[in-house]
Amino acid sequence: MIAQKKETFLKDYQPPAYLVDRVDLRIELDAQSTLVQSRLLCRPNQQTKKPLVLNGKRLEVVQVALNGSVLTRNRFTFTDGLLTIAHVPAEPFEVAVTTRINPAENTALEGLYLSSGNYCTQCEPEGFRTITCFPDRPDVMSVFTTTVIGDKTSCPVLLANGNLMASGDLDDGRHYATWHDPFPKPSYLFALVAGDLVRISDTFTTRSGRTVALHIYVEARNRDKCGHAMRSLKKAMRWDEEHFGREYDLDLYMIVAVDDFNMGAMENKGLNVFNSKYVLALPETATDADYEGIEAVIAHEYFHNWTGNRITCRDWFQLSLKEGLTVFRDQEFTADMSSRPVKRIEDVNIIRSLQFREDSGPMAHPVRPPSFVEINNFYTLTVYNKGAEVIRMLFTLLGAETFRQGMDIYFDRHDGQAVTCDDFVAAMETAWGKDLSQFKRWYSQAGTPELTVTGHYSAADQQFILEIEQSCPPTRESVVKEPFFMPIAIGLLDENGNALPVNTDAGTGTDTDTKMLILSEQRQQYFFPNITSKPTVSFLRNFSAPVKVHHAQSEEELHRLMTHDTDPFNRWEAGQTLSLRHILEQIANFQHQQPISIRHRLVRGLRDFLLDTDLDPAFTAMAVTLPTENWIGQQMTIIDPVAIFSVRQQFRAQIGLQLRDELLQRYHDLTGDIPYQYNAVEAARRTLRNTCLAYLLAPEIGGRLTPELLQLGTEQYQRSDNMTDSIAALGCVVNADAAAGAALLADFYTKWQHDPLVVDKWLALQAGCSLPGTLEHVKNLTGHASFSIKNPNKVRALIATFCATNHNQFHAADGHGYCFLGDQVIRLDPLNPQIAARMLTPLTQWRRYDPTRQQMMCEQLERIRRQPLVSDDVQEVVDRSLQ
Ligand code: 0A1
Ligand code: ZN
Repeated sequence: MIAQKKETFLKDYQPPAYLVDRVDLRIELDAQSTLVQSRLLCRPNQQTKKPLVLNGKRLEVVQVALNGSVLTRNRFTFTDGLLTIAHVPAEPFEVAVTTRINPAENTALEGLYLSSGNYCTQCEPEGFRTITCFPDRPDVMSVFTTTVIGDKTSCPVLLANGNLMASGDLDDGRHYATWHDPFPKPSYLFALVAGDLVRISDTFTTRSGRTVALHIYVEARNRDKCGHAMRSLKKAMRWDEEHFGREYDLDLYMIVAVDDFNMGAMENKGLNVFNSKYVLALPETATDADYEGIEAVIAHEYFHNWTGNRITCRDWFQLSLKEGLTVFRDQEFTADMSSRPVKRIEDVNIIRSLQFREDSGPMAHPVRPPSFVEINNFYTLTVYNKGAEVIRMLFTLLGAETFRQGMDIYFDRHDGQAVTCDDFVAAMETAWGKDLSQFKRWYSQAGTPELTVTGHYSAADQQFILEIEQSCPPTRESVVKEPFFMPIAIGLLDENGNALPVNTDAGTGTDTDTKMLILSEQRQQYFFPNITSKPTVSFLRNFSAPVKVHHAQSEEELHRLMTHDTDPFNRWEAGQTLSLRHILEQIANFQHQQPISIRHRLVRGLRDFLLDTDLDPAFTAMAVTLPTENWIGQQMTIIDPVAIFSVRQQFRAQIGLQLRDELLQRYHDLTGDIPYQYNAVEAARRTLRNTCLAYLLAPEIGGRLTPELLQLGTEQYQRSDNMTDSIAALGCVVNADAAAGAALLADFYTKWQHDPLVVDKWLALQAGCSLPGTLEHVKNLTGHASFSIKNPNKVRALIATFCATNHNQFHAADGHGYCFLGDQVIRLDPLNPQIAARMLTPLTQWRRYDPTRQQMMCEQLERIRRQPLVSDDVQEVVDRSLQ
C-alpha cells in the first residue's frame, strides 16, 4: 500500500507563508532526462518566521541554493512531496532549485509529458510540482520567464506563456527560446510546448485597435483542419468584448492541439493546450456536434483569460469561481451562436441526467466542496454545470443589466487577485443592493432541492393560489438542509392555452406573461387575483432553478402546455413529462411480464411536433426525442436498466412504425443537395433529418427491419459528403442489423483508420451498440491495433461509452459488465489515475440497483480496493462509494 493522502479542508485555509514575485525557468528538454532549473524570488508574506516549504512530486532534486550558495543536504529536507528549507532570511531572497524529470515515462499526462513525440504540459491543478519545486497553490501569483532548450530537428517549435523575448541556436544541434509573461499568474497556468508542429496564423483587432496574433499549432498532417477553430476563436474574442466588455491583453494567443489529453482543454495564459478533438475539423471528419463542441470549448478557454486567469481562485475549493462562471459564459455564447431554447434544453438534459445523479450518489458535494482527498476528483458536473446554474440564477434574479454591473464590479475589484466565491457574490450584492447571504447556501449545501407544487383555484374569489414547498435530501456534508433562495419563473394559461397577464408590474414592452417568484421559505404561497377560470401553470420556465419538481398536472394540462406555452423550454418539458409518465407506466407492465404498448395520445403529440414546420428543426428534434435512460432511471426507486431500455426501445420502434409516413416525409423534405456547410440552420436540418432516420430504423427488440428501410440508412451512409450524415446513418444501421452493420463498419474503418479522431467514433459506435453481444465485441476491441489504454480519448470512446452509456448491457444480469469495468480500472490506475477514477462513476451508483446487482457492483469496488497499488484518485472514489 502506498501512503494514503490526507483529506484537505477548506476551513483550514491559511494564506501562504511566502510569496514568489518572479520565477525564472530554464528547461533543457530530453525525453528521459529533462533538467529544470528554477530561480524563485521569494518574499515573506507574514511576520512570523516559518520554514520555506515547496511542493515537489515524482522528480529528482539535484541541487538547492539559497541566495547563490548551494545548500548542503542538512540544510533542507525532501520528503512526502515537500521540499523544506528550515531557515530563510526575513528579507526577500532567492531560491534556486534544479530538478530532473522523465517526460517519456509520464503516462498520467500531468506535468511535462510526451504526446505523439511532442512535449507538452498540464499543470492544473497540481501538476507544476512534478516539473519543479514550487509553492504550487493558486494564491501564489508570479511573473514567469521561461527559457526552453531543445533539439533543433525534433523540436523546431519551442513555446511557453507570454511573449517571445529571445531565441537562437546553441551548440550541439540545440536551440532555445525565452518567453516572458508580464501578468502574474499561479503555477497551474504555466505551460510549455515543444516539438515538430506547424503553425496556422491569423490576427484579431481588438475594439481598442490593438492587433493580436493568433497561432494554432498542430501536427503537419492536421494543417488543413484548423479553420473552424480559428473562426471560433475570433467569434469568442468579439463576443466577450461585446457582451462583457472584456478585451484580450497579450499580443499573442496560442492554441496547441495534442492527441493525448485528460480533459477537453486547458486555459494556460496565452498558450492553451487542447485535446485535438476540440480543434480539428473538416466536414468529412467531424460532425455538427463536434463543430459545436469546438466552438464552445475554444470559447470556454478564451473566456477563462478573464474569469480564471486575470482573476483566479484563492484555493481549489473555489474551483467553481472560475469554472461555473466560465461555463455560464460559454453557454451564453453558444446560445447566441445557435438556438437559445435548444441550447437551454441540451444544458438541462446534462444537469438532470448526469448532475442530479452525481448529487444523489456517494460523490455528492456542494458547488464549493468543504474538503477533498484528491482535487482531480472534483472537476465535476457539480462544480462546472451546477456552478453555472448558480450563476444563471443570479443572472435571472438580477436581470441582464444589473448582472453585467455586478460583473464589472467583480473585474474592477479583483483584477490580478486570487479570490473566493464569496467575493464574487459580494460583487453581485453590491450591484443588486440586496442581501444574498441565503442565496449562498447553493455554494455550501449539496443535493438537489425538490419542489412540491400545488395550485388552488377559487372561482368565487377569482383567485389562484400557488403553493410551493421545498426540501433537500441529506448529503455527506449536511444532513439537515436550510431552505434555498431561488427564482421561479412561471406563467398561467387559460383553458384555450392563451397566456394570462401575470406580471402586472412589468413596464411597457416587457414580458407580462412570465412572473418571477422568489422562493426562500420552506413553504410559500403566491396569490394571483382576477383569474376568471382555473389556469394551467407553466412552472419553472426556462428551468430557472436546478431543482426537481413534483407537480400533479393532468394530461390535458400537459397537452395544453405542449402546444401553447409561450416558453419553448416548457413546451418541450411538458412533452417530456408526458412521455416519462407513459414510459414509467409501461415499465411497471414490463416488470410484471405484461405486454407493453404505447398510447395513441403520446404518438399524436409527437406527430404534432413533427409536422409543425414553423418550429426550428433542432427544437423539433429535441421535442420528439424520448427522455434519456438516465433521466427515466432517476424516477425509479430501484433502477431497472433492462426494463428501461426495453420499454424505451419498444416505444421508439412503435413511433417509427406508426409515424412512418410522416417521418419519411420530413426526412425527404429536409434532404437538400447543397454541399455540407456548418452553420446553425443547416445543422438543425441535419439533426432533425437524422432523428427521423433513427426512428425509421429503430427495430423492435429481436425484430428485423424491412430491407427498404435498411437501404435508406445504407444509402445515406454511402452518399453523404459529411461525417454528420454518414456516422448518423452508420449508427442507425449498426443498431438495427448486425450483418449490415458489420459490413459498413469494415468499410468505415478501411476508409478512416489513419485518422485517430474518426477511429474514436468507430470505437464508440460499436461500444454503444444496443444489439446483443456488445461486451464480447468491446473486449475484442481492447486488443485491436487502433486501441490504446494510454490514450484517454480511446479509453473514453470504447470503455466509457460501453460502461457509462450502454446501460442495458453494462448492467447485464450476469455481472460480466461490472467485471469488465473492474479489470479496466485495475489496468488503467497505475498508468493514469485521473482517468481510472473517472471511469469508476457507473459503479459508484450501486445503491440505486437491486440487491443482486448491488452485490456484484460492490464486489468490483472491493476488488479494486484490494489491489497492491491504488492511486489516491481511485482510492477516494472507492472509499466514498463503499462508506
Ligand atoms: N481548466 C480546464 C479543465 C482542466 C482541468 C484539469 C486538467 O487536467 C487535470 C485539464 C483541464 C477547463 O475548464 O477547461
Ligand atoms: Zn474551464
